[in-house]
Amino acid sequence: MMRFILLLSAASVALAFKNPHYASGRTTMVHLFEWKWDDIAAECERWLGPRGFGGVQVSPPNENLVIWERNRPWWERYQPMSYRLVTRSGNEAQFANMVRRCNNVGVRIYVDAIINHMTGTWRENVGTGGSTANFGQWSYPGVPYGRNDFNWPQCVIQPSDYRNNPTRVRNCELSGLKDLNQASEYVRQMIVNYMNRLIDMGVAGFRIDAAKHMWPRDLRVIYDRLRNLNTGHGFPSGARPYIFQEVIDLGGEAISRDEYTPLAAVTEFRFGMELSRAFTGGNQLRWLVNWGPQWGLLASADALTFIDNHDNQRGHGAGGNILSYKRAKQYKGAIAFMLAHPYGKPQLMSSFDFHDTEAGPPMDRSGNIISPSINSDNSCGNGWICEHRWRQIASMVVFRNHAANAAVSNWWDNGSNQIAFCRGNRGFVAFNNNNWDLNQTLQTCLPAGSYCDIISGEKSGNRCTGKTVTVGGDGRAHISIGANEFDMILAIHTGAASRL
Ligand code: LM2
Ligand code: CA
Repeated sequence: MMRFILLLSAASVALAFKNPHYASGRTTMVHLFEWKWDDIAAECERWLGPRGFGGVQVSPPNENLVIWERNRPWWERYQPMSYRLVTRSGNEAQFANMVRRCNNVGVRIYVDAIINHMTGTWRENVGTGGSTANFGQWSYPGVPYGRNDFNWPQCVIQPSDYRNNPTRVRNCELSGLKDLNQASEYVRQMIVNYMNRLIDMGVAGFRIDAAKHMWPRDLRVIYDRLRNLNTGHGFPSGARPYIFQEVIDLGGEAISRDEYTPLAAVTEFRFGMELSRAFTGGNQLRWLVNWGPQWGLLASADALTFIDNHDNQRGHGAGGNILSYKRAKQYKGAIAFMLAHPYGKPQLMSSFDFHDTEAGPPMDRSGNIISPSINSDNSCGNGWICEHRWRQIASMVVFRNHAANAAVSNWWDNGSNQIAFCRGNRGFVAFNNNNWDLNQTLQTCLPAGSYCDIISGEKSGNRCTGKTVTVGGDGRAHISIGANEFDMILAIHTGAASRL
């Protein structure tokens, strides 16, 4: 009996940090990279809430080093000066207001937590909240941290360490960023205090930046000390934060993602790598019939899934050739597959346009971030891409919410790059990544009727601005996706947004 109880409690601990606590019926979050808190609050109310998005990953909210020497690159936010909530995205009051307004419309907030390190060594030493530091003394009075709070002896991670030296990967500096010692009781307490303040403000969870560079046993102590989510923001009582740990594991390293799945969820980098390869012709779509753990992916419940993230869309981090907004047709194909298939917990990337991989977000001469403008066709301006507003992507979020727990069924393929499948009797999707047309009568699994393809257009009143698909009494319908069409996808479902 005791053994059974212990087993049960070990299992519930493992599950505890793997629930995003989305509002009911929601399934998908978006990373609003470098957005300001006021703009996110507005986006929750005017787009994300009404369109069924589950949550937003926000850029690090804590004070970072200002790096004019590199013209305020995006990556300055990965160099913490303190845990004060003052950044180019806004101050503490603005952050609190955003969390409140987003939760009010059913959209959760997840914080990018930079707890592995502080800054590198630079000539400038003032943070976004006015804190200073003495890099040579490892002194950060804004926390405060001093020499004793870092790993000694000081060392810098070398490329070969990833293959054979897990201790150096955890205890040396990641690109020269001063490495905190999470085994120290004091450091743990500073980190826990920071995260608990955010939980009290109503956030639903955290991305753990550079989790590979911290010891799982230290992270476990930190997670266990986190408070339950704030019931005053609509969370059920006893809810643990959702934690997705950033561990890049493409295989062949001394540290594996499996060391972190017993603690909480993990970012599944193989997911976007394999789908990017498939949708650019490096693999046939027909093999996706086995998509999931058979491809070497994590168990579905453990995986935070995405195509690109803020690092690999610009060649930072690890793994190359990731699809992004820059190759829109293939990218929308990969994103639509991610959202149509039940595997994992999907995260969308929402970018600012860039050519220089170091460049920060659109900003004025004083370094203030310029807000995205919203065009009449729902797209963004002022240098913001807003992938999450692309019709094909936003419509597939609705598809996923509607398909809910329905399994994949009636897989069809043409032996190469044309595939189709059902999600129970709730949704049907087809892809054509061949350079010839798809023209087939296929089983859609849907009740007889007329449906509006949510990719080529949308339902507007009782009309459809795109393709209309007529499903017969036997569930079959004629499906056509031309090789030269704007998109390679067709999707219909029984929800209000598709049924005519
Ligand atoms: C991450 N995950 O583990 C983030 O996703 C990634 O964006 C961060 O790197 C990294 N870890 C540290 O949090 C980025 C960026 C680096 C940049 C760091 C720190 O990819 O290029 O490094 O942020 O700002 C920069 C310079 C580098 C310099 C370092 C230290 O590029 O040349 O190293 O700062 O000053 C001497
Ligand atoms: Ca470390």
